[in-house]
Amino acid sequence: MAGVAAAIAALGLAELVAALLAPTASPVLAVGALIIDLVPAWVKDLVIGFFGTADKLVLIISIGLVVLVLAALAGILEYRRAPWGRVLVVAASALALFAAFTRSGSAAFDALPSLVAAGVGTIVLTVLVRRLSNRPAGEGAMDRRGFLAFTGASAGVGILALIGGQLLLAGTRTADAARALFTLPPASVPGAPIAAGASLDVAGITPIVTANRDFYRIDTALQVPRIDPSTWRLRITGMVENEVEISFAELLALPLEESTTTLACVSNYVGGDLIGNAVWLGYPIRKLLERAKPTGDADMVLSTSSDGFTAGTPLEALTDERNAILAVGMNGVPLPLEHGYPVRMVVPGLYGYVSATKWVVELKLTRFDQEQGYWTPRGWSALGPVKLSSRIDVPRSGVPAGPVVVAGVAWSQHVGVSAVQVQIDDGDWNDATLADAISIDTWRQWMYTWPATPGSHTVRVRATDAEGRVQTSATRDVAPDGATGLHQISVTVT
Ligand SMILES: Nc1nc2c(c(=O)[nH]1)N[C@H]1C(S)=C(S)[C@@H](COP(=O)(O)O)O[C@H]1N2
Ligand SMILES: [Mo]
Repeated sequence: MAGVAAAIAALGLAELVAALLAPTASPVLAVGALIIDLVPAWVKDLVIGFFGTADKLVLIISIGLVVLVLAALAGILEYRRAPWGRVLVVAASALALFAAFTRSGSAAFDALPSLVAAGVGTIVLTVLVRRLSNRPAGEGAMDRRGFLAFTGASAGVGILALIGGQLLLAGTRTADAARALFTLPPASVPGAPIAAGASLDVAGITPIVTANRDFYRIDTALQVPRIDPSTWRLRITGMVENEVEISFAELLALPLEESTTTLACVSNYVGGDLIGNAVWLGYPIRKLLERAKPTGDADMVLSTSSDGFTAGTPLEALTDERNAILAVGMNGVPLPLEHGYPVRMVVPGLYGYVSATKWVVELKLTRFDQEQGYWTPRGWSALGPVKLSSRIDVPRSGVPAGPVVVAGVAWSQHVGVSAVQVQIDDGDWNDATLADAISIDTWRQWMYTWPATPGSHTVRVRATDAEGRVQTSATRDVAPDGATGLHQISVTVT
């Protein structure tokens, strides 16, 4: 109990100090971020497989549990083998200190929360364990009460500090306030309106444009970076003739263009939902690169986010005719904080991990033989073009016999989808009806009316791209460069 109370007091006060002075040095979150960076890819895949996008919550809870176990251990050690309990407290604080300093953009202030944890933890532990050890004979009952009071008080202070820190954080979020006040400038180049024919009238089909609140979120950020847009700068560096630096106000003053682009995650398994389609507002990266004038030998743009994440994008994908943009708007509103506010990259046809840097602050012109993006040394391919794929959205459950609408989406970014076919059990492939394409860079809805007969059936889908390539049935895992195979569902017809 002494150990646990000391740990709660130490962590609570450390988190309060972090909230006041150094939000990125929160011991729990810094250690969590370090773990995210260190665990092997397969562990990450396993955790995401089990817990989906609750993975970060699971990580924080796990850290909490480990802290409690270590804390109890520190209490026992301090009672039986002083000063080893204190040594454990100091070691744990040192780990938090190390973690805080491995975060990008760390400053001297970031040491404070861990120092507070070490100080409070050792003092409270010492005081509590002394009360247990120096018990005068015959007064056991009194002492137990005193010990419990001290223990309760320490834990109480810790919990109050923790709550206070979180409230404070919620109140001082410049980024949130700035985003709330900010209205997007109108597009100078409006996107082509989305034709009514792009949406099929099928209940339960994926909407052609994904609402922001339904848009999948994938990133390594345990805390969403909160950037004050008035201090945001994008720097274009490396192999360039002119370094370019641009502020948020300058970016907004440029002629912004609207484009509808599908964004997919390389970790999307066949049939999965780590893919979304949005109307983005932004400025072509190509035009900023023209100002910077990349030198002849550059072949990669290493984009860096404010939290240190990096993506390596082929220079060509940012300079060719596709709509590779620095996006500020998503479906008519400023980028949501968790989708990269104030500025992110969106590059049609490349998986997010090699292109879609959120909270982007630097574009460095470099070479693939000199630098790597975040995920490449972690087992993912340096290049990540999005693979031709298709998904069945409906039916979701059993259906009555008769005509049944099978429908979903298919994508072949930057090439376009030309056909979708559906197979029932091991029968022939039947052509589905395609909705109008918004562009070759967006997914396309499809539907097929299946004359369903009673029994249990397998329904499979495959797409063909505009160059005549048929989606492969060979199954491959998401690593290293995206899953392949055909999506199939089992349907019970009654
Ligand atoms: N800063 C930052 N940007 C990032 C990532 C990240 O971890 N950090 N993840 C990338 C990956 S893997 C994907 S799939 C997309 C997801 O973007 P979304 O969360 O807006 O859907 O963001 C990309 N941009
Ligand atoms: Mo991703």
